[in-house]
Amino acid sequence: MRLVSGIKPTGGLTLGNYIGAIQQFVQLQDELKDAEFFIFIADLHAITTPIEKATLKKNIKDIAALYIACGLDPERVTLFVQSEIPEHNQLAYVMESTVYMGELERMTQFKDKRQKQTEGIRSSLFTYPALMAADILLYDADIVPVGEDQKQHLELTRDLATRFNNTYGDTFIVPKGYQPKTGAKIKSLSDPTKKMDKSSDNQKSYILMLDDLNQVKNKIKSAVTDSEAKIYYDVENKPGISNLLTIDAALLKTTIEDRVNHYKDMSYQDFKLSVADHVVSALKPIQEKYHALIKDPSLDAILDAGRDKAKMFAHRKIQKVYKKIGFQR
Ligand code: ATP
Ligand code: LTN
Repeated sequence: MRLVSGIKPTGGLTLGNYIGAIQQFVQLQDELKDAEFFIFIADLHAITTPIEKATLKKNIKDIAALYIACGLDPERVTLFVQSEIPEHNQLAYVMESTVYMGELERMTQFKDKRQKQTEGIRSSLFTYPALMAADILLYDADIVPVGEDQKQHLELTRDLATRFNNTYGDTFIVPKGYQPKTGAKIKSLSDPTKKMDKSSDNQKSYILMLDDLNQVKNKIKSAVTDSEAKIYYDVENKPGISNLLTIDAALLKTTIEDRVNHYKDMSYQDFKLSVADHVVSALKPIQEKYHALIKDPSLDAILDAGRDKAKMFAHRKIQKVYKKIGFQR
């Protein structure tokens, strides 16, 4: 069994990225002893919207260090940078020649991002799901752990794998998505009806994994809630409280019911303080490891080894795909 996933270096990683993605990677790594893991930094995806060179370079290294600081074991997991494996682009072109315009037009992530940006929308933002499908199919992934916002892209990946297989014969494994039971969609702290997003303009809306820990506390304390002064889980009518309960349950690896029982008679103030403490306790050891790793030259050696292993796999796969299509003399 093989698991594949990635994160775009578009900004600092948020608590949403941690709970929705990285925490799952680590848990699955520890549970599935026989599985293989390919986890990468999706830097090609980061230029679908404008980003400065220095920021991109810093973000790439930061994600690599954070993956390990969060508990991914480079001995168990192939960690690599996507742009170092050109086979991703080669297969992406094949996927662009498999997907229909209508399918790409239906992608909600594209529709949302296009609305936020009126001018100069890059064509790669539109074709993004073809590259994401390539990222997954290139490594014969069985399982792809991602947050809820990526479910639609994953469904499309399954359709593309099936379509290609039907046209050219069995080539790709049709992968399954995997979402965490709790925390597949962590919401913004300032507008808890929306996803917590690292590309948001409002810094108070998200917690970055590398935020100063006092700031983390303050952000939780000022999270938008409601005026009912009763703690229970109801996403529709109490999105703010429900989001904080979700964050707490996910970090403590317990259920939301357990958290509701624990907090039901508390004031909002005490509840927020307790959630803030749990977030700080989760982030503190990660930040400490991160600061040690980011200065350590062994980080580059890990990414070099990851690149070499991924490259071997990707090269073999693209040759098979090309042969199936008829790219042969
Ligand atoms: P952007 O804001 O640039 O679109 P993003 O954080 O949505 O960034 P990625 O960095 O590629 O996109 O996300 C990496 C992983 O984190 C994906 O699996 C995604 O589903 C998950 N993720 C992102 N935000 C959240 C969130 N708020 N809650 C749960 N999971 C999330
Ligand atoms: N599209 C994802 C990031 C991503 C990814 C992938 C996730 C790129 N390629 C392959 C899983 C597998 C995002 O925007 N969050």
